[in-house]
Amino acid sequence: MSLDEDDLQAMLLAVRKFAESELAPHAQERDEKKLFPVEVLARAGDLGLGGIYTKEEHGGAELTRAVAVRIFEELARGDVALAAYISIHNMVAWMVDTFAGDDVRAEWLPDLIGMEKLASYCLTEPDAGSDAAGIRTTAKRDGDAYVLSGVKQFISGAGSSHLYLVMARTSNAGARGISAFMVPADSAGLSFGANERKMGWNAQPTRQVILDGVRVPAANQLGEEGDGFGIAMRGLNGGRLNIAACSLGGASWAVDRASTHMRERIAFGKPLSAQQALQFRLADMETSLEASRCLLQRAATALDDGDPDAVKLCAMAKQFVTDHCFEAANAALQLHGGYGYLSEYGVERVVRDLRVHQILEGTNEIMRLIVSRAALER
Ligand code: FAD
Ligand code: 2MC
Repeated sequence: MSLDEDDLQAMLLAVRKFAESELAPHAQERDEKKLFPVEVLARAGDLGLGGIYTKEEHGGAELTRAVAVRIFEELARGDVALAAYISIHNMVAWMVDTFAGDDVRAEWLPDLIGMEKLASYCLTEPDAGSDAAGIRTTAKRDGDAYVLSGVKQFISGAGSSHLYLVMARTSNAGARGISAFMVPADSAGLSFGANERKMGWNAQPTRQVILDGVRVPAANQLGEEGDGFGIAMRGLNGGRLNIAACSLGGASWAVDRASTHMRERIAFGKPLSAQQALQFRLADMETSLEASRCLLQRAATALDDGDPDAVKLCAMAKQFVTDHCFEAANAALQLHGGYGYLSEYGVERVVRDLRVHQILEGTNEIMRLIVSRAALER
């Protein structure tokens, strides 16, 4: 859907209001009590946030990636961990929209778009994270079905999601031997590990997904046998942008808080904001945010346009934005002094939530690997 500037601003304002009224008020409590608020996610679904870039003809909003990153920035100003879960859900919804057969898409997509049903993305395994082509979960053809066995590690939303998009091996041909399957939560043989205790992202569960002879109809395969790795990676290109946008939203909120605190806090007879060393620190933080915003727009537009450099640009943006925004949020904490370390100020939660963005959806070392490979191929 193409939006004119007025419509775009109105839509972003609605998302900001949703983040302020529905996400921000209980973010601290959700972090402390490890609550995953499915009812809030359903209200996000009512706003169309479950199918941000799925096709309009299938009920989605079909917005561009350039708009999507602005939406995720707004959502993350309210709650980074929930915004990030909404990103993962959108990644799966887009994969179903783009690669599922008509009947399976019609069965699942409307509820995914409305977020009445939630989705998880299952690539990582205990022995295969960065080296994703090394996964060992198998999918064996048996008549009109596939039988999946293996363990997926660190799966966001696991235990609460209704749909698991599982990458599994259908042959030994490396990345070309991987296929993608939609596994419903109520499948016999599917179980979950304990909710991991983590540094951040506490408002969404992270569990192992254990597949023990799980039988799914062959129609639940996305694309053809051997297409799964490419499908998984194409999903991740957009996911990496969104996760970076979540870092930007969290950091911009924290920097706003730091600016307010600097004006209000008196030390040595004057506000912190009168200290030039701190003014310059704030300036660097602001510059990091704006540079992040620009690179995100550049990469998102490249993905929208099918630019041959899109994969590299998405990796660049993910690495640059998540690193710089983590530093900016951490600097915001420092500018709060001891208050930055207290939960009630919220900044320490944002720092903890942002830290994992340097690790997941491809570590920032892997992002550098992707960028350097492209640079060395020129
Ligand atoms: P490893 O691959 O073992 O890497 C260890 C270290 O070595 C890293 O610093 C890495 O950058 C570095 N390294 C590895 N190879 C190289 C190399 N060639 N060159 C340079 N450095 C290298 N996965 C999913 O599939 N779905 C999810 O929903 C999901 N959610 C997650 C939620 C959380 C909270 C966390 C922590 C992880 C999640 N992950 C998920 C998994 C995440 O994507 C992986 O943790 C990540 O890809 C890294 O894999 P690894 O942990 O196995 O680390
Ligand atoms: N977009 C589209 N296609 C891609 C791609 C991308 N980003 N990355 C790789 N491919 C294709 C590539 O073009 C190749 O295709 P073809 O066979 O047609 O030539 C194929 O996939 C194999 O790629 P490589 O030869 O580059 O494979 P290699 O094993 O050398 O490296 C690497 C792949 C390291 C880039 C990949 O394994 C990777 O991205 N690892 C990080 C894993 C990751 O991001 N995990 C995130 C899990 S999800 C998560 O954390 C959540 C919170 C949801």
